[in-house]
Amino acid sequence: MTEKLDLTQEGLTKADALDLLRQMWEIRMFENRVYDLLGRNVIKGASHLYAGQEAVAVGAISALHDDDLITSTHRGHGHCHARGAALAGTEDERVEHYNKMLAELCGRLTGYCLGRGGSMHIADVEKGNLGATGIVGGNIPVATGAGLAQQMLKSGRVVLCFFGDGASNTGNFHESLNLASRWCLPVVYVVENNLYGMSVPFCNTSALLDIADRACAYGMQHAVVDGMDVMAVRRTVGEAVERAREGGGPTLIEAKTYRYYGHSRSDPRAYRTKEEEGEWRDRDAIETFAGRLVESGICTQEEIDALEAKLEAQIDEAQEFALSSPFPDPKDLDKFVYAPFHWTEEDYARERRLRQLCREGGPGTHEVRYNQALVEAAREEMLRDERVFIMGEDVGLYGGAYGATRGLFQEFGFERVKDTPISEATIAGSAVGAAMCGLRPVAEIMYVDFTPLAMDQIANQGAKNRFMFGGKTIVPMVIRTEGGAGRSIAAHHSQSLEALWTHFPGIYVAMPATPFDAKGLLKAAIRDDNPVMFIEHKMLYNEQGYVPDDDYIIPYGVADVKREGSDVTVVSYSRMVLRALEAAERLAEEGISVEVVDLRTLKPLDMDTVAASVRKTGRVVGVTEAYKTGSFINELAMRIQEEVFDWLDAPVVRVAAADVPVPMSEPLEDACIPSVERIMDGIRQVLA
Ligand SMILES: Cc1ncc(C[n+]2csc(CCOP(=O)(O)OP(=O)(O)O)c2C)c(N)n1
Repeated sequence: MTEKLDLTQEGLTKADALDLLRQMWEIRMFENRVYDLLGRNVIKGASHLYAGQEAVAVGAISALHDDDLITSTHRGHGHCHARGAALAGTEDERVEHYNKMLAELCGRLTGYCLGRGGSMHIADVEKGNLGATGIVGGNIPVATGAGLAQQMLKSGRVVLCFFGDGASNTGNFHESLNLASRWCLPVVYVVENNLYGMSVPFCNTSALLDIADRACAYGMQHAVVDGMDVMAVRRTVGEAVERAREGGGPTLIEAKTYRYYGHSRSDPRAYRTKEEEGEWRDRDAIETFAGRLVESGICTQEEIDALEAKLEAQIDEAQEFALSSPFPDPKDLDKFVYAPFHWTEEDYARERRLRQLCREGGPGTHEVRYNQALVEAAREEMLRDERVFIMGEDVGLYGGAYGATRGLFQEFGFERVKDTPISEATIAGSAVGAAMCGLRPVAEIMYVDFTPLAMDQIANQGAKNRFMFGGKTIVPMVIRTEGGAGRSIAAHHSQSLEALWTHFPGIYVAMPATPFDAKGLLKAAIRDDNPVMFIEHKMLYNEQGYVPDDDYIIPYGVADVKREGSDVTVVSYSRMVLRALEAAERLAEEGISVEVVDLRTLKPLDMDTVAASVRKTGRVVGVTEAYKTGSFINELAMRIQEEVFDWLDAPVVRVAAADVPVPMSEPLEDACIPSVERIMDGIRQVLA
């Protein structure tokens, strides 16, 4: 005989209790059907089934308010279902929700993500489900940023972050819990300890028995709960959620649970015994709860049986809906990669006018250094739009490693200028989460060499969430960073890694060479609805130049012909533009007329301006400070060949850094990257 259930004490009606049972059953039936459809190859790809763990998602999500938020995992069907089901007001809405889930797994246009995400990336951002991720632990920083946004917006909302025991061994977990605890963020982290990370028992990967104990290291509230008991989960999560809502900070809750199927369908489950599986099935969450409802006199066995029969029909209907739905049209392949964000014709025209004005300066302009231009840009945007804030290492009192946030902390305080722990992944991931929740973060990663530490968060979450979630979100964040050689600080602080960032669809890349470009491009990046990787150059921060006194932006994808010429085109960006201009000046004395095109943004790429210049000169030299192998200039050369091959009088020449880690010693460092002389040699070569 199980303990009698007192619904009044739980704050539930009979209908509420039956709803929880129904949700768990819906998940179980859904997963059983998915298992079957996977086996018949009707559902393609990987699906990690949630059967066995139903009480965790259903109990935890039942403790949320309607406008609270969740983030989910590769094993996310249960989370998605419970969130949608809790919000569905009518029978029709419930059925629609169920149908859309199965349609998404079947890759159909009627699915939640329009077939772009599938099982591992299912999301319903409109209903506060900020999405699942195929990267273990990848959602934890995003949830943390979503919590930061709720705190900054004073929304009173709480974020529930689900993840597995395996994910609790990732750096994301530790970085995020540390930050969330110190900043007292309204996030409840629910670790679903189903004992295994794929095949490896959690106890083989950690000296601590209870994952919840890890919270002690971060001064965080924590609890362990029976994940097979929906009421216990609901109570424990409920307390944590209300504490977070009241400003009491985050909690780590460990739900002890079990997945009935293997990790994925191909898993033979050789790492666990039939006896172990049987013991957990004996404690099945659905049967136990149904039994308690009957034994406590809350409902009859007949009512339970009738509910089960109805749900059988519902899953058949969902399958029928999914399989009769159309697939997405391949002609819409690139839909949702970038948020449509249109600069006006007046923006383009005004920028051209101001660009001319600022070449020489004069009335309506003032002279600034490159780093001051960046401060002006951020300051103006922060004054213009209260959603804009800055976060990163030493961006506060220190003013940024290169002075590009100097004075902003003094003016805006910690509310808007946040010094973070040295936690690159969580800096970037928090920016993703905050951006998805309506803020406009400008996150600084001190050196571009450190951006690989945050690569998953920027490239897999930030750049892809809009696309993978069917265009239902935007991620308007800017990652400010700097790169380049010149200060004898060797290859961990001197590289030019922009090619990495141009590789991923879904993120723009800017590399300004002048104060005018730096200010106008940063302001535009902050206003853009897409993620932007904004890469400054450490040797440009003290460069002087003119900027307009008035507000202006530089639309993305507009190159600047910084010097006109007729014999040869040099295409470059960032610091190498200045060296190219010097080379052009010196070659002019030899009667060679060089046109210098500064791309300003590598993505989007202004091929129109490049092509127009190639048609004029017939000869191109690409100059970059990046390693020669795989540099962005290689991509540019290919685009030139594809688009204006007939106008070329000679093969494209590239002048790039040596394929050598940037050395510390000055003569070696100088030899590593293109000098003015090497650029001049390249120009002579293409003319020969
Ligand atoms: C960063 C990363 N590493 C490895 C994988 C491959 N992988 C997918 S799920 C998984 C196990 C995750 O275990 P856990 O976090 O406990 O979640 P569970 O699968 O048990 O729900 C692994 C190793 C991945 N997708 N992402």
